[in-house]
Amino acid sequence: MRFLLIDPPHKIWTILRAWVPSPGCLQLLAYLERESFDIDYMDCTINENPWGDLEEKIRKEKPDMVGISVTCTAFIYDGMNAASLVKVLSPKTIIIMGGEHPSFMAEETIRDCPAIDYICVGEGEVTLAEFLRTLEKKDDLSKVLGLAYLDEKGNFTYTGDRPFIEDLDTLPLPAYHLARMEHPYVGLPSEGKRGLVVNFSRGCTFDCSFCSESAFYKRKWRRKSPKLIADELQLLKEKYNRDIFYVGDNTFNITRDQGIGFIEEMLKRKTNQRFWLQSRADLVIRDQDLLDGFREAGVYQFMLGLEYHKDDVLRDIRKRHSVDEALKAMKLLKKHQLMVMATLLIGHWEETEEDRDAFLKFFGKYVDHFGLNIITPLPGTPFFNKMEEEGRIKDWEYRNYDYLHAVMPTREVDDLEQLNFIYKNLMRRYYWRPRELIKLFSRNPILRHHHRFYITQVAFNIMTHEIFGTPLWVQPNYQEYRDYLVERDEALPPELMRLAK
Ligand code: B12
Ligand code: SF4
Repeated sequence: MRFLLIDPPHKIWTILRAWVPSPGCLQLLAYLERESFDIDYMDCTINENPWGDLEEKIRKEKPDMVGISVTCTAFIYDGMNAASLVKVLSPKTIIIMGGEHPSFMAEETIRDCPAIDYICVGEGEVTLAEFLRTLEKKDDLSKVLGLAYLDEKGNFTYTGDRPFIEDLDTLPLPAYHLARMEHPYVGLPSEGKRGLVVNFSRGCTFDCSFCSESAFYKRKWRRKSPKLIADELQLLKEKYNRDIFYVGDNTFNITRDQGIGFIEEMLKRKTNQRFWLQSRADLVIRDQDLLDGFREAGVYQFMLGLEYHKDDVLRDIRKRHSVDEALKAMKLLKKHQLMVMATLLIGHWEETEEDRDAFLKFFGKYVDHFGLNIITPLPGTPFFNKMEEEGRIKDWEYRNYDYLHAVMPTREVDDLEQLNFIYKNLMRRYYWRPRELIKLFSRNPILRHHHRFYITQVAFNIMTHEIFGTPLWVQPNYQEYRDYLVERDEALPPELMRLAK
């Protein structure tokens, strides 16, 4: 039986215009491959004609089973549309969807999209392998933990939580050989074409109220050992010529040991690779004696979720570090010649214009990369539950749940469009300051590269659009599903339009 895993056609990382293969899909594929399943992979995000290519593949191959990966809430309708297309073209294909959003919203998702037969709730490797094996043997799927579905009577059924994989070192290396690594799209443009996103741990032990990751992994943190990490990085260097990485781990150095092990291993291997890691202010302070080691091991930047410049807001979102700690961490990173990327959240209920001015002043002094976001109630998080309960969510269009669009008003600003404008304006005020423009000529090649890419392409494009009405950049290979259906017209069954989300 043939299983096809699909990353459905969806928007890429618009803010950096980055196409990168999904680490989750590559890990799932490697696991299934090791378990000897007959597998195939289609990353529609890099196809030139994504919906058309998907249609053609399904018509031609009619796979027995299809898996659809949807991590971000903002892409759930893309996943549902892919499921409908597959089901209508190949009704016998069994479809399972997995990823963060459908795990949290399993019943809603499966009721909203009848094409989906099953949802894998939570971590995917073991559940998917057991699911496929059980189907092959025509055994009882109700015994497979981590599955959600509707029974014959239409009742929602959940088989129960699948325990997490205890030791991530038992996983094989991600199946890079199944990704189109040489495709011109694949890379992080701001870091150069030799960039890639990798993932070496799962979860986080903290419990920030807005964070879907800590909810998905139930505040548990597991990691691959530094040796296995270094093996993967060495493979990426030698076979795929990759030497600069965004390490997607939520919080890289939850333990000091992980940081120490990574430093030792990378110094030993001498692969001469560069890394952008994610961490927290308090952990940077705890590990300040390791910062030189991190830099020598190739780390060039820490991304910290600093969020806001006011302690009451930090307390409210359960950040569990203070503004003073944020300041200290930024200063420490600078002192040790590490770049600071801050992910920040605006759009809090009590926020005023003065707050935003103070926010810009506070972070504008130290931050090299300004990761500005609008606080978003991601389904599955305690923040979502609270906002829903209080009736504060105004926009229920999941496509807008990407941290770049306001979906909730503040006490002062009720109009979401106005908040979106405020967001853009803050970005503009940050990047068009002389101190940022000077970075276009920085002696630090990474900073120079990022700012040249971001300012001359992204920000300049937005500015000329706003002033002269020139066209905004659009992802060349993204097509709205409905437009595709209209284009194909009579070549496709009409029910697809009725099912389209
Ligand atoms: C890598 C990454 C990216 C990459 C995307 C690469 C790609 N092609 O997917 C980049 C940097 C481009 C990116 C961008 C964005 N991202 Co991002 N990203 C991550 C990150 C750091 C790691 C994801 C990962 O690899 N996890 C590890 C793997 C093993 O887990 P996984 O993907 O969840 O997969 C497991 C299960 O979910 C399940 N599973 C998944 N798919 C399937 C399918 C089947 C069939 C089955 C059975 C199981 C299954 O099994 C897998 C293995 O156990 C996470 C945060 C984090 N640390 O997890 C955020 C995260 C996924 N991103 C997020 C967001 C919001 C975005 C952006 C929208 C941000 C923005 N404003 O632009 C953009 C969207 C653009 C895009 N194209 O993805 C959010 C999503 C939250 C949500 N619920 O919506 C996250 C969770 C971060 C956060 N908490 O804010 N991102
Ligand atoms: S520290 Fe980061 S990853 Fe951990 S719970 Fe908070 S936001 Fe999530």
